[in-house]
Amino acid sequence: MSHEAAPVTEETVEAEFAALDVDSPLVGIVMGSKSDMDAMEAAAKELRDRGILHEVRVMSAHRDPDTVADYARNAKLRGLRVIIAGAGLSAALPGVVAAHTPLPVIGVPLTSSKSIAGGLDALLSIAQMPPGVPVACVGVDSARNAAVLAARILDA
Ligand code: RP5
Repeated sequence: MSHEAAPVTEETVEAEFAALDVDSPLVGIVMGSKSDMDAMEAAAKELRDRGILHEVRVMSAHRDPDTVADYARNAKLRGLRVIIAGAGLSAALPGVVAAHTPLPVIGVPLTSSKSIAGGLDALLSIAQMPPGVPVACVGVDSARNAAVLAARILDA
């Protein structure tokens, strides 16, 4: 009996990738601090309720810049399709993620104990991106809307 390996074709490679991707998350939820978790949980809940696989990570654009860059650079290769990024104060996280990935990034401006004008600081930091590096910005503390938008992007 022959034990020759089956020829590797484009179809077999694609089939192997498809099999690997079955349980991999489609949406990455990242946030700048553990203190953002309560607000960002609304995004995770919405995705859970819709049966959309996701992962949740805490990483700060200012405190862990290398971690953020690595995560964003590898996101597409890992099978993620959308990234939701929440941060408060001078909220650089969504913009830095967008700078390192071609995936759509949805920013969630968050209030924190040191916020100015009820989160206006984070809202402007996230919305006012330079031309060519867009971040879709939902309302202050509107993590659920970010998840709904992610679901719509995935259906597009
Ligand atoms: C931001 O600073 C975080 O996203 C958080 O909203 C805010 C405060 O962070 P902690 O001091 O609570 O870690 O980077």
